Order: sequence, then C-alpha cells, then structure tokens
Amino acid sequence: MSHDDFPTDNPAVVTCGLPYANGELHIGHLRTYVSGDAYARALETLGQETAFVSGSDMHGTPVAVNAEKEGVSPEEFALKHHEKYAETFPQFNVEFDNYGHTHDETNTELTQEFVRSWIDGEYVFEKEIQVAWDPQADQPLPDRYVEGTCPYCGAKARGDECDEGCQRHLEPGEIEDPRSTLTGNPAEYRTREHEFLRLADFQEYLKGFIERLEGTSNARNQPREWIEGELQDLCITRDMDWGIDYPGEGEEDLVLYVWVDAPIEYVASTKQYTERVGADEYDWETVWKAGAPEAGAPDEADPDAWAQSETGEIVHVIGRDIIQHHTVFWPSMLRGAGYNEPRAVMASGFVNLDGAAFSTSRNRAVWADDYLDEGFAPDLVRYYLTTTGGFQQDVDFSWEKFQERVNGELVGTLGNFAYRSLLFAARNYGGAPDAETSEEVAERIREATADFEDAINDYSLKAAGDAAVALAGFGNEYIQRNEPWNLTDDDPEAAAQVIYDCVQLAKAVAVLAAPILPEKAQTLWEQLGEDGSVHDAPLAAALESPPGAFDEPDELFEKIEDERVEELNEKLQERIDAAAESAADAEETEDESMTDETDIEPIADDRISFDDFQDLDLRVGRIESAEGIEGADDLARLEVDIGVETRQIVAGIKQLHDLDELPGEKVVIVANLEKAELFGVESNGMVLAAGEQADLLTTHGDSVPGTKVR
Ligand code: B3M
Ligand code: ZN
Repeated sequence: MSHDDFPTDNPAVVTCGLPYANGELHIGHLRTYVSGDAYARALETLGQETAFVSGSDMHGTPVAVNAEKEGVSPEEFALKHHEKYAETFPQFNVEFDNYGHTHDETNTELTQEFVRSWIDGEYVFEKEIQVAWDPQADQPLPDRYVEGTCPYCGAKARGDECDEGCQRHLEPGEIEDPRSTLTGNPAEYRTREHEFLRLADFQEYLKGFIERLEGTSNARNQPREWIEGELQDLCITRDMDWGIDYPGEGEEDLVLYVWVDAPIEYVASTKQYTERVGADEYDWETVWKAGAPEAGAPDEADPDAWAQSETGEIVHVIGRDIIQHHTVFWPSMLRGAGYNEPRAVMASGFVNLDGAAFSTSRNRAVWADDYLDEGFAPDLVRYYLTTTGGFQQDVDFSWEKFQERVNGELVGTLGNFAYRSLLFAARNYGGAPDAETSEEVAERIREATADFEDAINDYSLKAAGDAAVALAGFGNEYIQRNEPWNLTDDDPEAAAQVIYDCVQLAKAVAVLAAPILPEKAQTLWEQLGEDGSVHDAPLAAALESPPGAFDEPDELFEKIEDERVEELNEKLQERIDAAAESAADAEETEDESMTDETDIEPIADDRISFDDFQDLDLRVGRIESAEGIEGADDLARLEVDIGVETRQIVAGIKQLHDLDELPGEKVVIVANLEKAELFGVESNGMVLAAGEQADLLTTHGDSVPGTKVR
C-alpha cells in the first residue's frame, strides 16, 4: 500500500536522531538537525500539521565512558552537554517543538511501560550469555568498554557497532578478539543472565513494514537483507548502573540497553510537547497510538488492516549508520507495544571535511561554535548541508566549496534577484507597482511550487532548495530579458508589469526558501512589507499578491572574499597541527557518531609494468539510467553511455547510492573487462568506485563519454 501524499489530514511528527550527550557539536553533526528542521518546516508549508522533536541521548556507554574520563558522574556530564545542545540548536535556527532528554521522567516512565508491554506480550525472554569481562578491573565490559573485530566484515569494531565497516549492530559477545578499553587487556568471557526481545516474532510484520516504508532508498533497501535473514534476538539489558532500570522481575541490577530508551524518547518528547500546548492543539496519542492494532503477534495481524489504521505520519531523520536500529529494532519495539509505525526514514550521508572524515580526536573539525564565532549566518551552512548533495550522499565541506555555493547561488542568484527587484520597485514605485501577475510568471511560480511539493513528497531537501533557487534564477533572467530600466520612460505600463512580476517572484522565493533559509526568508518577507512570519505562510501564498508599499531593501547575503577563505583555512590547519603535536601524549577521545578515518590498506609490493597498465581500457562514461536488480541486495543495473555505445553494467551500489540521482553522473569504467553474469543480468564492464561506501570515480573537467583515461 502506498501512503497518501503530504499534506494529509493526520498530524505528523518529524524526529531527529538523538545526539549522545557526550561532546561538542561540529557542523558534520548538524546535518541531521538542520535537515530535520527544514523538512518539518517544509511539511508545514504544505499545510501538514507537524511537530518537530528530539532530545539528548543521556545513557549508555558512549556517555559513561567519557564521563569516567572526565572524572564526573554520568548524569552531571550528560546534563552539561544536553544543556549546551539545547542552546546550540536554535543558534542554527533548528527549532524543536520539544527537545527533551532520555533521562527525564517522561521517558523513564514511558520506556518502562514499553518494556512491560513486551513482557506481557511474551516477546521478552531470559537467556544466559557470555559477556566480555575485564579480569584486572574485575567488571563486565558492556558495549564501548570493549573493542575488537567485526565478525561480519572483519573491520575494527567497537562495542555494539561496526562503525568503520559494515555498520551492523553487534550483540554482546559477538565481537571477535575483544579487548578492554579500560585496561587494554584481552577481555575474558563470563556467563551472565540477560533479557532479550525476540525479534523473530516480528519478522513477518517487518517484511510488510519495509514494503510500506518511505524515505531515502538506503533506508528502504539496506534492511531487506536483515529482515529476510535470520533475525537475531536483541539483548535489551546491560550490566551497568547508568541507565533506566529494567522494570521486570528479578533483574534489579540490570539497566536497559541504551537503544531501548533512546528511540522511545521520540514518543516521550512528543508527549511533552502535547503536555505543553494541550491535546487540542497537538495530540501525541493520535500520532503514535490511535488506530494502531493491538499489540500482538504480528503474523496474526492483517498487514492491510494495519496500513489503513494509520493516524500519524512519523518521519525519522537520522544518519545512515543507524538505519538498522530504525528499520528493524524500532518498528518491532513499537509494534510489540501497540504503537504506530514510522511512515518514513530519511537516512543522510556523512559530512567530510576537505575529503576526509571529521575527527574529534584530531580536532579536525569545524565546530558549531567556531562557525558562529566567525560571524557567518546560520542559514548559509543550513543551505550548504541540505542542498550540496542528495540526502543520502556524503557531503564534503571545505571553506572553498562553502564560499562557492554562498557566492554563487545565495549571493549571485537568490540575493541578487531579491535585491535588484525590490530596490527597483522601492525606488520607482515605493513598493509593488499597480499591476497583476502576468500569466508567464504565474505559470513559472506554479511550476516551482509543484516542484517543491514533489521534492518534499520525495524526501529530497536538495530538490526543494533547488526549486527556490531556480525560481530566483528565472527572476534574474526575466528582469534581464525585459529590461524594465529601459521601459520606465517609454512604456511605463510595461515597466510596472515587469517589476510587479519580480516582486511576486520574490515573494514566492521567500515562501519556498523559508524551510532551508528560515532567517533570510523572514528578512525578505519583511522587506516585501509582509506582516507576520513567512513560516506561517502556506504554499499558496507564493501566488498571493504582495503588499503595495515597502522601503529600499538591504542585501540579503554578503559575498565571501578569497582572503577570508585563506584565513579560515589557515586557522583550521593551525588547529589540526596543534592537535597533532599534542596528540602524542593526549588520550584520544573517539568521535562518537561520525566515521573516523578508516584503516588504509597497504600499497601492494608488486609493481606492474606500464604495458600492463596500458592493457586496461578505462573510459569516461555517463550514467543514463540506474535501477535495482530484483532479489539482489546490493546490485544495480546501470546503462552507461561510453560514447561509442551504451553499456549495461551491474554494480554493487544499490544500497550505497540514491539510484534516482545517478543518471547524468559521469563515471570511470573498465571497458575491456570480461563480460560477467550477475543475478541473471549481463554486466559488460565495471564502474570504478572507492572504499566501502562505493564513492564513484568521476572527472572534474568536460571530458565527454568515451574519453580514454590514462
Ligand atoms: N544516540 C547517536 C547515533 O548513534 C544515537 C542516536 C539515537 S536515535 C534514537 O547516531
Ligand atoms: Zn562489520
């Protein structure tokens, strides 16, 4: 079944993955939050009733380990970071309707209620397992207290996740060659009793769920392999003091695994919002609960009945490293407690800094505070983070690229259009002249609002941002083509028409840009003489007539000069160098939620001759189409234009790229590779890609398809 397009009559909730309350925020972290905020605002623009919530993730070993290093209690440590986050988000115009934390009463109670429902539903069982133990410290080693090797992909893994490799969740006892992070000793295993959620009970349900799920294609495709395979039981308890107590009988010394209470904070935070504004205004139970089939074994439930009973539109915005938690564990947890399921999961790529990962330990980061201290408007980085690549693609940040996008699209296109139009209007007419929007311009605005609406229904913020900027681009072209400055004397009516059209276009740009550029759009709104907030304006306001009178505007954006970029680069490099110098004696604190540098493979010892290299026929190609191959988890069928012909090539990139965004991309292919057949599909060549994430190789000049790569 497919969902109705937004806006629907149901209330929506947009959530952002909870940041662990354990460190400083850098602009890489901000991607999820500005995207969630922009998406929630965009839904409201479409007329969808929406709440936007999140909270700090206070529990678990990510917090406990760092608190210990600082020598303070986990609670004190986590609260300090929580407060800092709550203060930082609004500085980037990320305005949650509620921002709570997992250690508060609402979440504690609700979490225990969830777990009791699972116990009542008999989804929970007890099992003796081997847990890692540090013999010297004489204590158990949950999650991040242990490091070792991922049993699935062989990458270096820590605790409960393979964050540098296959991104899988790891159960206690699964990690190979475990070492204690407390003492560095090899860990022993000891037998302990723990509580488990029987995920296999939800397998049939999950198979239906994943078909219904919307959002980015990585979130819809990656989990299929897990859901089709054998679903391992999820250990929901830990040997720790810090966390929410397990509410069942006889396990008073155990706390709940952090991934139990963390997503429940989505619900708790929504509930707190309702408690503040009243259920008449926004009812958390309608969103999360009303209409959900009773908690029960999912195979007893008719999947269609489930689908029809939805009452809330739940949209999760997360990083791509936690897809499994949101598409396998979380829907099962909701289902087991009789709650509604998510409608969509938007899983973003990471942000890199100048080609390599952000690294907290190496101080290789642009910190949120540094960015603000430089005096840059928050909207600039919002624009950069939401529109530089497709949502699921990794985005590279550098000050040069930032400068390029700001100067190009924001200053050159959007700002330039708004300023020249409003200035002309204010100087010559004291505001909008007396006229009505021409059919050409009205039509172009309708097209832009339709693009915006489609973009949001496709979960593409980039497309939404592009719709706004393209409209401003049209405005520039329109004013240039009609030259109103040459018409004012000879044909004043025609001049007034052009300028009125431009003012209308500027108003439409403000409405469309508002989710991504909330502050700048509001400024433009006020420059137009509009009252109130642009964020209350519906999409239809783009075509409503602007008020007649306004003053001369100021420019919305300021150009970033080359010297400034040089200065910023120097500062960044100095910091990285200083951190590297002191790294010798400093203990490394690992970045908690972004990828760190992966281990680089050694260079092969054996050299090949130039002739051997010449044997490889490498060519530039342009992807014409890309589609997943049915039944294959990773494979996509590409049609690649290589100048002389179009080749069908099978590539293992299905889960790693948004296939819809690939057509038009240039790639490098091995053209003379033997043909192969994969899943019954012939592959006639190979596309080159780097690393685990299959970063596609491309060219940076104008090489046409077929060009030989040497
Ligand atoms: N606190 C952070 C992460 O793993 C984790 C997210 C919880 S979302 C419910 O990215
Ligand atoms: Zn792995």
